[in-house]
Amino acid sequence: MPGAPAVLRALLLCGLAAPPPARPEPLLRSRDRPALEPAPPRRAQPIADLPAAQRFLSKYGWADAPPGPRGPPAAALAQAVRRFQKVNALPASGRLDAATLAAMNRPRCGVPDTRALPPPAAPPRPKRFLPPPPPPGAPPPEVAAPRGVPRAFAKRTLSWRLLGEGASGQLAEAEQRRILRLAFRMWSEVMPLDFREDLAAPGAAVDIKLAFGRGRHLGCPRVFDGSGQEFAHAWRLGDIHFDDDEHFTPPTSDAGISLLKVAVHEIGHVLGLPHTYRAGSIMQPNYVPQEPVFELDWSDRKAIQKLYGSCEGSFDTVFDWIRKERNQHGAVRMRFSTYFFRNSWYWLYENRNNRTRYGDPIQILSGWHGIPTQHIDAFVHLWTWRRDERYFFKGNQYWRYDSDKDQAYTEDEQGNSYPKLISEGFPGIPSPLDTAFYDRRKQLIYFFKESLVFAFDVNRNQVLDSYPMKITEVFPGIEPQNHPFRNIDSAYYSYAHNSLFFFKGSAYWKVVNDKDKQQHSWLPSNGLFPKQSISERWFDICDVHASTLTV
Ligand SMILES: [Ca+2]
Ligand SMILES: [Ca+2]
Ligand SMILES: [Zn+2]
Ligand SMILES: [Zn+2]
Repeated sequence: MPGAPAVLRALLLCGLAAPPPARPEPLLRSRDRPALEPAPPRRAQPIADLPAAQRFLSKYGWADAPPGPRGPPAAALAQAVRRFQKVNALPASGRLDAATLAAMNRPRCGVPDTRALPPPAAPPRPKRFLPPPPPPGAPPPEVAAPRGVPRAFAKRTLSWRLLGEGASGQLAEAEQRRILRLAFRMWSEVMPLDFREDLAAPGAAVDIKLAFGRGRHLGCPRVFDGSGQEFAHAWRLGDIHFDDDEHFTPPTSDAGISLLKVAVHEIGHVLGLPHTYRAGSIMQPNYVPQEPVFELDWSDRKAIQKLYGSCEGSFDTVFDWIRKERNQHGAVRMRFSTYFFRNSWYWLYENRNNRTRYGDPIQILSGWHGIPTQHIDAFVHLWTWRRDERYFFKGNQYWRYDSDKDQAYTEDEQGNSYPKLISEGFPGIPSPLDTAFYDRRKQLIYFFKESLVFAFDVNRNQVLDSYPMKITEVFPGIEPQNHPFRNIDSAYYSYAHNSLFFFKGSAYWKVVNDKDKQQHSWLPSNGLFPKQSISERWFDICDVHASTLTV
């Protein structure tokens, strides 16, 4: 806090050393904050005059020269103001009018808007104008990678911790940690990194340390300004500090500043993202009050995936779940949802938006009742005029699922009890299976095991005479060597694409359908188009750390 009276400075330092005040009961505290707050929040000095505006412009990357006794030349200052006005959708007058000052006083992140500046056109500055070197071990918050410093984390699982001495005085500590866990999870839902809260390792071994502080805090070279204006700052591949003079609130609150939103933004910096002034982005420098649904938009996803790649991986089984819905006129409509299963969790995929449902994956255990909780081999929806049966397969058994009651049958209306042996219900079908799908037109279930496929007639309850056959005979590759050959993870009939897909590892092969045949009569029936990457057709199906599955 340069220039602060010595008395105030001493007071602040004393405040740091004083023992923390006793914590009242958290609920009462957040409801009745002003009366219980040990010290009223300091207010940030409003930016109301030229020197304050100059400090703002150089602090947040809009003006080159650090303000000297006379500040930067008037022309350079006007230029910086114009740039600032432009990105803030204000008339670019270059004058410090009331609207411009108001924009400077809006709550914002402490990381400078480096990337918002146009590339430097001016000749190199003389040496004497170079900014002073940062204090040892504490560079200013920034995201532009200096030479030789990596732009992104190299490891795939990062640890984080809310420092014990740095917890906020405003929310219960468990609530703060829950919100931070959710913030990390939101990034891991769209990128191939995951995040683990680490309460045990020595501090130096924790990748991302988070803390709340007021004014001068935690030995940080940046001083917080009191309530208003700067609400947090972060270091690329480093730590995050929140200004505890702000009124941080949980995601359910309409008031104050959403801790979740600020944390997601600052984590974006830690991961290597700069500011952007694009509406809808979480990386806008100013705080945007919470929308009803808060999530990472398309370009935030693309920006982080540019640094870390997109999510790849194999699936145990993938299927469309068909259900009948009546509209207000009583007419029946068919609706379907697409599910991707991997290990013990699953995603619902929104075909219309081409993305997973917000907040997925979730545990199989909590979304499906009475079926195995992990590593499902296959799913089949047997669907004729008379029958409507859904089966999950695992090992040598299968389960029938009651979609009305949303749980597996223990016994169905025909008196079959479940789980049942596959060899009993589907004579001639081996186990365990790789995958299966139901062909509604032919009323056949195709079961896959290793390099073989079995066509099962659901009306006669037996394998067709000519089967099993090689998968390559029934589903030949258009390019013969471009084929999964064996051990297909999932044969998935997609109603959104009216196509059958074979999934194996992180690749898929699309099977030639009627429309393809009409357009290109030379294509072999049931032929496989060359393989493609699952992640290029079904976007952002990303694992999260197991510890955050129940956040
Ligand atoms: Ca502040
Ligand atoms: Ca499978
Ligand atoms: Zn920021
Ligand atoms: Zn700090």
